[in-house]
Amino acid sequence: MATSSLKQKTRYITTPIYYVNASPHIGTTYTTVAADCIARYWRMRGEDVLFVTGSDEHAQKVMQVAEESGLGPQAFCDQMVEAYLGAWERMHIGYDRFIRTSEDEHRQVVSAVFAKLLESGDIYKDTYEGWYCVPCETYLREDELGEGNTCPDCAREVSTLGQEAYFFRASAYSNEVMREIESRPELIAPESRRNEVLSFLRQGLQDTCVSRANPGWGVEIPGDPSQTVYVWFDALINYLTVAGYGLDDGKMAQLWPPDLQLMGKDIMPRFHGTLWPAMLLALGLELPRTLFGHGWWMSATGDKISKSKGNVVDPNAEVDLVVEESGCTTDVAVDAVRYYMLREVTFGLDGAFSSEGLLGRFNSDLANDLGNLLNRTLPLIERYVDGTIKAAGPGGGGLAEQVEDTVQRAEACWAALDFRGMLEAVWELLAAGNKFVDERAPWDLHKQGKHVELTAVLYDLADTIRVAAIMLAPVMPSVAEEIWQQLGLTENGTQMRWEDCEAGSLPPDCVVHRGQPIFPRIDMAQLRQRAAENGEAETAEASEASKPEKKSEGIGMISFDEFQKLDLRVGKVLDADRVEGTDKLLQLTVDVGEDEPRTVVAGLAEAFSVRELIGEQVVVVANLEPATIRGVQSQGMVLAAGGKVPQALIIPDRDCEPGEKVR
Ligand code: ME8
Repeated sequence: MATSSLKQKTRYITTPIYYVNASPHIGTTYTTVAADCIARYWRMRGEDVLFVTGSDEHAQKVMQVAEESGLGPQAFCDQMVEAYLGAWERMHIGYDRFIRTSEDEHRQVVSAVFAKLLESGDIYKDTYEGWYCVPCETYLREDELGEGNTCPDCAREVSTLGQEAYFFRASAYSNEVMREIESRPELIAPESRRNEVLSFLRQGLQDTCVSRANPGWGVEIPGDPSQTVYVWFDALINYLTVAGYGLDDGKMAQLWPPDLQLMGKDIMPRFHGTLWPAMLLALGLELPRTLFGHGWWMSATGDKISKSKGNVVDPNAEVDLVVEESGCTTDVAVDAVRYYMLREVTFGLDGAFSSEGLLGRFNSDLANDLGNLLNRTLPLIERYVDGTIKAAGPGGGGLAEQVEDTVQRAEACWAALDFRGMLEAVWELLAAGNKFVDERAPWDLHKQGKHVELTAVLYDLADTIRVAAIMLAPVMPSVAEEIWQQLGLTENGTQMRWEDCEAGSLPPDCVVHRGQPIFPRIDMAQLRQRAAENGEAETAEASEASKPEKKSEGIGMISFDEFQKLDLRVGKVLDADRVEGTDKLLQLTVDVGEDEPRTVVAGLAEAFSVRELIGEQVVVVANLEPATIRGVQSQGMVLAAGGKVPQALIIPDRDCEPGEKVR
């Protein structure tokens, strides 16, 4: 086999190959989106990447559904694979290779691996008397069963099998697998998964049954057509097929070992973390660099989201919901779902998926923070420098340093697969950008005739948005492209490369093209009201709670003089926090144009999240007598519409300076 190559090794990234008995769901989409982001990142860094996903077709459960459908297994799988390809395309997943276990090339490699291990004695024939879980396609030991002979993973009843079968001598590799994992901390990640695998290994690996009676679908055992290869043994070999094992030595040298194999935590301990390394050791092959097992998406009630629980989340429906509620394009909605999945939960941990959470982040992070910075900056460039971003030195606001610091943080996060940390770092930069606009007040610089400074400030802002777009491109490719388009960068033929994250490398004389807002705001108050109305039909109690309060008959008239006593002012919420010991109150820090911001306690917590309020402009009753509420001194009141539970904030319909009088 060719072993030396001067060419840089290709970064080989895999997802599991998915059972095609059903369409993609949130779990399969999560792994594949994450892998896609990583592949995009490394491609942007100039690396040669091979990102692979595919379909696992020889499972018994796939065959069962195929039979029910009236199609043969092959025709059924062909149809399902089309659905997967369509779904991945829609989710902006740019894989390099989609492998199917029914392809000839793969079947050939499975036969060759099986024959090799039979010859070396690592596979032998014996009788299998034991348990099998069809939905999980897993052979189980008696001591692993749950109560009432149920599967420890899916809790469904298992069946017994008694058959002549072939066994893989996994027990012979137990200690070596353990040694590898112990000596290479990066082999199994995150740490919690590594511990799970090590504790699974401490019980010692048992020899694994790797065949079953031939159902007329699958890869036949070489020399024994009465049996086919066990679906997991078959499936894991896909990673070798793609690398050209036994077919193309040059390709194998270029690709092996895989740099990153991603999967959900359920298929780590028994399969990817133990059986797979044992198979590779038996074949004399190097183990992957990193196997990463991410967490599960759970429902609001804390159950794993899965088909068997009937609580599946369809990513397509989530994309449609974002389009419907916001009016953004489908491409932007797809990117918003990708963003939500990677921002909401630390990669590796479990998290709860909720449509409200997705729409909330669309508003607060994408429309408010990212969209706001872009939508404020472009009109300023149009207004003050005729729409052309002039080359200039740094604006002196410290933004260039923050850009550099953010890029370094982002790189460290990518290396650690910390998507959430990476996005948080970018969001801190966006917040700094928004603050920079407020502090450097380009409108004042214009009024004061400080054109050099004004040009520099606008350049700094556009440059910061440009770098943020590069950093976000792996997660939100369409959004990043749209931002570049609006900055006038695409016209210059500039490709997004990571090395251009350097602050100050925005090419001179870009002409901005302000388009429609990329993230139209969702009317959350209306959404809540609709939800409340839907709830009304269900319970009388909910109905009562959501009714607007009756108008008080006793409200009398006030004179104009009395009205004039009210000091209403525009305020900007700088910070918000819950008031301890109550579900209703929030403590807001509000800038009302005075030397110091005020603290205002407001009964908004039932209707608004802290995140939603930060950065929002509000109307404050500034001359309300201070009052101490739950130990916090409140200096004013924030106006909101609605009854006991507020429905909507009263906000100015365009940006105003904090402290502006409201009449
Ligand atoms: O396991 N949250 O295929 P599969 C997060 N064919 N991830 C989830 C999830 C959830 N609620 N539910 C499922 C197979 N997943 C095999 C792989 S590879 C050689 C063979 C993840 O279609 C789950 O952890 O059942 C796994 O990574 C994938 O979705 C399920 O894929």
